[in-house]
Amino acid sequence: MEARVAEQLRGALGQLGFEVHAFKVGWYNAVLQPAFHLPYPDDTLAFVVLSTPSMFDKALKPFVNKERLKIIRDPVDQCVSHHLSCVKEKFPDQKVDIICDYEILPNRKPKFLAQTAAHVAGAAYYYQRKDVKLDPWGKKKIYGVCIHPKYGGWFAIRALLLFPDIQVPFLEQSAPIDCVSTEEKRIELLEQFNFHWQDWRYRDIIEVKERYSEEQKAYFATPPAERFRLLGLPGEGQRSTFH
Ligand code: B12
Repeated sequence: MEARVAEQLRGALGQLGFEVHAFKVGWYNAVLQPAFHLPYPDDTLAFVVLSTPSMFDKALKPFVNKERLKIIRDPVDQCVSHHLSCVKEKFPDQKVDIICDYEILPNRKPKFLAQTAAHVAGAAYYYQRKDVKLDPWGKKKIYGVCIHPKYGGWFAIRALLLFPDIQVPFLEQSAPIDCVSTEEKRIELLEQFNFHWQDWRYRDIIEVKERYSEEQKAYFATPPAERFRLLGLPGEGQRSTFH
């Protein structure tokens, strides 16, 4: 069952520059405090959806060209949710729940922890402070970061797709590839992600197969309200006349 669903998802989303990885809700809940648990039985089938560098050209630009008058919030968020809704229609007999990375609960906590999901699904290793033995950071808060074996840090974790009516007790878990395996490299990675993330260096901590183009970097480096202009859309002020 899982294989058939995965194949359909990959068929639809792969050509748009997305990657999907299956996991069981139980694997995710097992490593998290109850406050972050997903409210589904342990054997429920879920997929984590990543955007790879080619999503910008394959999904975002065509979406913006086609839907330009309908874009009222962040174009990437709207593009992702548009394509996931289309995918949902491919499963008319199945209940499919979609949770996006930017969604929050009434208590302001994220609806799902994207990095933990990517790790337990085997998509990208989540390097956390506790993965370093000789910790040089004292009292500083250090956020963790996922590294993908093919795209390094040049990807994003966009959403979860959950299939509440599909139970997969026998799904086998594959460990994520530990591509930043030395203590020195892990320290360098966490330093760059926490203190220099704007210069993009953490994303190249390993040799990558593909990275964001200069155009895509310029897009993501621009504050959200000004991004519309880079895509040839009118800015926030003018857009309010559309709705
Ligand atoms: C809130 C948020 C922020 C906040 C706070 C960051 C934080 N990590 O708390 C701020 C604004 C600072 C921030 C900044 C950035 N962010 Co941010 N952020 C988020 C967001 C929305 C939620 C993260 C969160 O609240 N985590 C809560 C904490 C408590 O989780 P945690 O530290 O992982 O702790 C859990 C684990 O340790 C787990 N656990 C325990 N034991 C074990 C064992 C194992 C094996 C595992 C797997 C887990 C596990 O249990 C803990 C909880 O109980 C996520 C998207 C999402 N929905 O997840 C993006 C996200 C983490 N951000 C991301 C990015 C890229 C950034 C920035 C570079 C800016 C940007 N968008 O370009 C900067 C970099 C950090 C910096 N230097 O400031 C990416 C990271 C991608 C990656 N490769 O890892 C994410 C995933 C967004 C995405 N769509 O891809 N961010």
